Amino acid sequence: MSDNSPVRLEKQGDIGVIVVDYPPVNALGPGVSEGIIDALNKGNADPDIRAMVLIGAGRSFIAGADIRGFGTGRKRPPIGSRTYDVLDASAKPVVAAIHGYALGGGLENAMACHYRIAVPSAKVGLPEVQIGILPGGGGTQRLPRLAGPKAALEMITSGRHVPTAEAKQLGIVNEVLPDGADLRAAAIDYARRIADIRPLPRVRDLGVTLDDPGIFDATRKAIARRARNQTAPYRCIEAVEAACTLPFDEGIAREAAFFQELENSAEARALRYAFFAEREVAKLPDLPADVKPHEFHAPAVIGAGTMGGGIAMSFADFGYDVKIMDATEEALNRGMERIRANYATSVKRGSLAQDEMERRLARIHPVTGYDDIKDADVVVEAVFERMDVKKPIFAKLDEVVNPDAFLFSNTSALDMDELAAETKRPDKVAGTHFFSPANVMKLLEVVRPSQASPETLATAMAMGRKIGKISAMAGNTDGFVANRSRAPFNSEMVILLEEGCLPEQVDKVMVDFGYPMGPFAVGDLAGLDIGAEGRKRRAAANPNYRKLPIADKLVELGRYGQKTSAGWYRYEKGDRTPHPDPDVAAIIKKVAAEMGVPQRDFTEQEILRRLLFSSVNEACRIMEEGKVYRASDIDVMWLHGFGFPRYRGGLMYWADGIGVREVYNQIAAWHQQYGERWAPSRLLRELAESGTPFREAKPAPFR
Ligand code: 3H9
Repeated sequence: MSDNSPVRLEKQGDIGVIVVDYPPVNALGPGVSEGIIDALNKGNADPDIRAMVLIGAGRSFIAGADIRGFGTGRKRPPIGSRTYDVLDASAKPVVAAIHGYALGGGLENAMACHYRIAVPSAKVGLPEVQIGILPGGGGTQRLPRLAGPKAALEMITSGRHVPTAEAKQLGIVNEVLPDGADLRAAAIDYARRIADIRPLPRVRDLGVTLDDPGIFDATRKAIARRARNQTAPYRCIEAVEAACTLPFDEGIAREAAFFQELENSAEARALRYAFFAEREVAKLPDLPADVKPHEFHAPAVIGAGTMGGGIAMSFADFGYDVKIMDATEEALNRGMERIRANYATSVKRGSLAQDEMERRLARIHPVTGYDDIKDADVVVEAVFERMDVKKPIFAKLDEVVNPDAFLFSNTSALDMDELAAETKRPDKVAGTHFFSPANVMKLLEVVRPSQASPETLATAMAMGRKIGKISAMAGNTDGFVANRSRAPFNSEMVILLEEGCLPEQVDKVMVDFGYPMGPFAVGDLAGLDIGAEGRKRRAAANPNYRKLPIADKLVELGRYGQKTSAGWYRYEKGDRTPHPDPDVAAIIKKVAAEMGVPQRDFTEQEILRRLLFSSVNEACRIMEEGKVYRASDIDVMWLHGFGFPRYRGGLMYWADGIGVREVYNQIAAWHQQYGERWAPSRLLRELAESGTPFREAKPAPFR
C-alpha cells in the first residue's frame, strides 16, 4: 500500500481495520483490489492482529467493480489471486461491515469474507445483469450457497437491491445492527468475539440444496419477454445451475468463462453506455456550479385527471404528502377512485402490499379550493393540454400560492414562455413533462423557459429524482425534446402504410427489435383521437405540414383504439389483445389508391430504419438549435419515455452502431425520393463529413 493507496490498514488494538476509501462510492477502481490484498497480507503477517474488518469510508461499503474499467483491456488477476480468493484463503477471520451499498464485486467481496454485519439502511445486490454481464467475482457460486439457489436466481437475474432485513432473512448477512449503531465500533467488537473460532466459516465450504430442479427452466420462461435478444440473463441462470451441480472451483471457472464472453458483448457495451448516460443527464453544465435545488415539503398537483392522478401517486409513492386539487368534488372523487383502482391493480398483481397501498392513499389529500394549496412550495399543474385552459390557472396560482413556490406545468408541447408570462414570477416557472402512466414511466422532461432561474431548474430536476424519475433537461421548442424527436417516427410509421405496409408488419419489426409493444398497438392503447388533435393544430399552423390521411380516416370512423374496441387493430370485448383487422387493411388500400401512392414490399431493415432514422435526423436538428445538452440525453429520454430497448443504448447510440455516414447517405437518398421531410439536418451532414459519431456531437449552447 503506497501512501496514496485508496485502501489503508488501521490497527485498533488486536483488530486490523481495512478501510476502502475511493470516493464517491468505493467502486473497485485502480489500486483498490490491490490495496485490499496488500492490507490482508499485512494483517495476516502481523502477530498483534487477531482478526480483520473490511469497511468502506464515506457513503458506501463497495459499489462494485469499476464499470469504467470494463472493455478497456485492463488486465485482471487470474483466479486464485483475486481479492475474493485472497479473502477466502485468509488465515485470520475477516468481517465485512456494510453500510450504503454492497453491490456486485462489493457483495462478492463481502461474501468471500467470513462474516457479514450491516446497518439497517444498507442494500446488497448483484446488479451485473443490468449492465449486460454476470457476477464475475464468485457471486454466482457463493450466493446460492448462502441464500439458496431460488433466492440467488431471483436476485441475480433481476439485479435488484435487497434491503438489510431481507438479506438477514436470506442468510446473506449474519447480523443487522440496531438503528443508529456505530458500524465501525460494532464490527471491531464482532471481530473480537469471533477472532478465535476455527475452522473459519467459508461460504465456499457450504453445500447447495436444490429442492426443485425445475427452477432453472421456470426462470428462463419467466424472463423470456424482458430478456429478449440478450445473453447475460441466461448466462446468470447457467452459472447458478453450475453452482448446484459442480464443485466450487469448477463453478468459479464456469462463471469466469461466461464473464469473459460477456464483458465486451454488444449488449454489455450498450448497457454500460446507458448507465453513464443516466448519470450524465443530471448535469446542467451551463448553470452556476454552486446552484442548489430548493428542498420542498408541500407539493400540490392541479387537476385530478389521469396525468394529475399519476403525478400525485408519484409523490405519495416516495413518501410525500401531496394535495390534489380539482374544480369540483365530482372530478376529485373520480380522480381519487382512479388512483385507488390503480393501486388496487398493483396489490392484485402482488407488487404492492395492501397496508402500503393504504399508507400511500392516505398521503394524497383531495382539495377543491385554491385556498387549500396556498402554502404549497411546489405546484405541478396537470390540467387539460390547451393554452387557454392552462393560462388562467397559472394566473390564479400566481395570485394565491405562496410567492416563493415554484410553479411547474405538466405540458407535452405548449410554449412555456407564454405560460410563464401569465405570472409575476416567471423566474420560478418551468415545464415538468411526465410520461403516461405518470406513476410508472421514469422520464421527467424538465422544460426550460427563457426566464427560469438556475434554482428553479435545479429544483425541477431534483424534484423528479426525489420521486423516482430520471430528469432530463429540454429546451422550450414545440414537442420539447422527447416528443419532438419522436414525432417523425410517428408520421413515418403511418406513411409506410400508404406505401403498402400493414400495422402488424411494422409492429412485429419493432417488437423483434426490442420494444415491449409495437407502435401501432401503443397508439391504440393511448387513444388515436389524441394524436389527431395535435395534427389538426400543426396543419392549421403550417401549410406544408405532412398530413396523415390514413390516421385521420380511422379517427373519422370512430376507431379511437382500445377504448372503442377498434383502432389500428380490432379488440374482443374485455380483452386487450390486438387482432389484425381486414377492415383496416381495406381502409389503408382505399386511401392509398385515392392518394395514388404506388404499393410495394418492404424489408424489415427498411421499416426499422425508416422509423428510427427520421428521428435521428430530427434529434440532430434539436441539437443544432441548442435545445438539449447532449446526444446521450436524447438516448435517456428514449429509454425511459418510449421503451426503447435498453440493451441497444438509445436512439443515437444505436445509430452510431450503424455509422453516421451510412445514416446520412440513406437519409440523403430518401430526401431525393420523398422530398423535404427527409432533408438532412445541417448537423447530420457535418457529422457525416467529419466522421464524428453522434454521441460526440457538440450541440449549440443551450437556449
Ligand atoms: C461488478 O461488480 C462486476 C463484478 O461481478 C466482478 C468483476 C470481476 N463504477 O449513481 P450515482 C459513479 S459490475 C464506476 O450518481 P447514487 C457514477 O458514475 C458493477 N463508477 O450515485 C457517478 O459518477 P459521476 C456492479 C461508478 O448514490 C458516481 O459514482 N455494481 C460505479 O445515486 C455516483 O453514482 C453496479 O452496477 C461503478 N460501479 O447511486 C452498481 N458506481 O458523479 C452501479 C457508481 O461522475 N452503481 N459510479 O457521475 C449504482 O447502481 C449506483 O451508482 C449506486 C449509488 C446505487 C451505487
